[in-house]
Amino acid sequence: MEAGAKLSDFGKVYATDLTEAMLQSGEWKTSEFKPYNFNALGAKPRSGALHPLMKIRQEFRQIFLEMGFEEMPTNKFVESSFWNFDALFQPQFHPTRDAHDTFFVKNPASTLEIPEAYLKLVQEVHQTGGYGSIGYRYNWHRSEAEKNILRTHTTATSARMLYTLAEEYKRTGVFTPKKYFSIDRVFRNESTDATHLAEFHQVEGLVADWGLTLQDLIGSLTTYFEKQGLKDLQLKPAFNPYTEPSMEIFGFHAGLGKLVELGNSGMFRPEMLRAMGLPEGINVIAWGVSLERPAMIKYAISDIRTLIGPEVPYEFVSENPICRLDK
Ligand code: FB9
Repeated sequence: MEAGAKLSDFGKVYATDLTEAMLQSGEWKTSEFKPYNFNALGAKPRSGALHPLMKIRQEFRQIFLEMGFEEMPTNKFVESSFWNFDALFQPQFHPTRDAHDTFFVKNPASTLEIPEAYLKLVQEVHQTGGYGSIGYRYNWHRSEAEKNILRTHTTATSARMLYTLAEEYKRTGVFTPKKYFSIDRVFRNESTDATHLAEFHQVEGLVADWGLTLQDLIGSLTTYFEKQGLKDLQLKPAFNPYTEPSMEIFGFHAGLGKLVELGNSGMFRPEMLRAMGLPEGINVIAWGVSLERPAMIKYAISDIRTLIGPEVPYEFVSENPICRLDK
């Protein structure tokens, strides 16, 4: 039987600190000091903590950086309809451009910053086509393109970055291939429920280079998701207004034991790229996922409102362990 504390020690007072007074008085010579308990846990230091969503964002950021991607500047929550929709060849009559899907900004309601020459080329490609396209054959309105909104996807930032590459090409005659990524908040006027909020974090990757094909997109997706432990992707033909061909991405999640919808992808259309001034031969492959979906799976959360929002307890942030996507 394990020996308990000695009875003779009962009531004895052990010194726990060696003080200046003890040294000066000489009391230290006769004092008995309590032995150190090296197994005692230290006091938890009060410090800041990353929200689990920000831990997942850092994991995704690391994956892109390992793949040689550069992060795009996404500090524009308010965007013009021009960059969010028109530059992406999304027609002004498309239902997602209505107020029931998109948040419109009241003040300032309109942007003043659309490059005029480019605007004309976008108007033309929407109305009458070009670059092998017949366009949408409708009357395109500048006023619609000038409306300010909360961006509905970070693809608006991708459009701005690609336009900058096109401007560089027009100025120098040289195209520099690029791999970009972005991870930031996007806003959709949707009713909230257990799996939807009116905003989420979109993760987007794109590669712009000469002669890219669908195989390059499939290869990039394979590498990107393998780094998260997701193999044997299944790709399903889909439709996006700004990519053709487009594919929905599915992967088998061992933990859940089922196929999971992972995101969407495609090759940006010529009506988008050529109107910007990117030359024939330059293609852009791109894909997107969210942060919230993997976070809900990693943290076994069924209601998104326990992940983000005013009802999330502080302990969910301070007590959660580090997150690894590939473990
Ligand atoms: O994140 C999504 N699913 C997902 C991602 C990772 C994951 O990891 C687990 C650990 C294993 C699990 C699930 N999805 C995309 C798919 C669905 O959840 C979908 O129902 C919800 N989608 C959001 C949009 O919903 C309005 C997720 C979000 C999404 C969808 C598409 C894009 C971006 C985000 C895109 C794109 C795109 C396409 C072409 C070119 C450029 C960008």
